[in-house]
Amino acid sequence: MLIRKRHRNDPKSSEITPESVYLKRRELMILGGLAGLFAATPAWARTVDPATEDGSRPAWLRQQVAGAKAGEPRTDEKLTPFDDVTHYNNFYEFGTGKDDPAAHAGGLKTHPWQVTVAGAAERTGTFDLEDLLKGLPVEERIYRLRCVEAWSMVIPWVGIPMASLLKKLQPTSKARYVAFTTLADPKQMPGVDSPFTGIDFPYREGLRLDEAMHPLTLMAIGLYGRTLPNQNGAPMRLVVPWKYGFKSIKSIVRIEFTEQRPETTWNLLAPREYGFYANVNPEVDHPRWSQSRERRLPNSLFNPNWQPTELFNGYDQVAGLYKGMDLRKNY
Ligand SMILES: Nc1nc2c(c(=O)[nH]1)N[C@H]1C(S)=C(S)[C@@H](COP(=O)(O)O)O[C@H]1N2
Ligand SMILES: [Mo]
Repeated sequence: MLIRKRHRNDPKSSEITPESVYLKRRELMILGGLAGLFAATPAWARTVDPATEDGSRPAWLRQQVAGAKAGEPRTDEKLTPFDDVTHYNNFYEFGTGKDDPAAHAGGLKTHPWQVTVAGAAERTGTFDLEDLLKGLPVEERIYRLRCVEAWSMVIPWVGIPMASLLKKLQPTSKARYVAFTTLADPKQMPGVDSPFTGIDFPYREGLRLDEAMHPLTLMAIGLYGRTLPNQNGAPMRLVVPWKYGFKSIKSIVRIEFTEQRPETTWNLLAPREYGFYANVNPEVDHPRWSQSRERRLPNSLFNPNWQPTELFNGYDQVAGLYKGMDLRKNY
């Protein structure tokens, strides 16, 4: 992988103080959310998101995001600025370049959005997103995201603990895995028909049910206190912070509970390079590069900002899920 995108050596003032700018915006959003209880979100509340507009999102979704409680974990690490989080992306349905998703995902229609729930669960069928998410708790979690390509970010997500969503769907005793599928619409996603990715769309991912139920696993509906930008997987995407980023599948349209381990996109494409588990592990190198360190964004050619990579991306609390397993074999 090559570093092909320009990186800022002279940050704008908004990037020097991302936390304070962001916290101020959050206060406004919380006020906006309270106002929303009594009336449709007032116009002034919409002005709190100058960086990208999310005013076109449905009011219920903006209110659910604005109502997020501060959850654990938080972090002392510097947040990756909003501009990098939303302009350095992997979303091959919109092209393979890091700037392709921001350039081409603008037209993705994320409302109305339906999600099909299938397989070993009591509540299956096709649901409007609003009904699927209604009544579920929303939290802000600050997670490290470690891509298998050896770069990383720190992102303040807003999301629903996956366990609460899955419990609502009532998996049966047969359910051992949960599989997720991304929308694949060539009319809206220019990468889907492109011969360059080698990917057999739709993009698919999956977790063991106990991994999906772990308290760290999040169904994200926002970041930086606002609804998810399209390029980050609107309207709803998985976030599994202890696994390589490719597990965190975007723009989900299908959730299926299965008995057998589901097929997953990168594992199908290159099984020796990308495993089903894909736990971050500095001891198990990718066949073509080391996984012992990562470039923390934002960085530059002159300041690559290398950091050591930690087992489970530093989230030791998940170690019990893999007790007795050989992590070299189950990469
Ligand atoms: N549907 C879909 N989901 C996807 C991808 C993709 O190409 N398509 N890329 C994955 C990879 S490799 C990474 S690193 C993360 C990047 O998420 P971000 O762009 O929000 O940082 O999304 C993951 N989810
Ligand atoms: Mo990735």
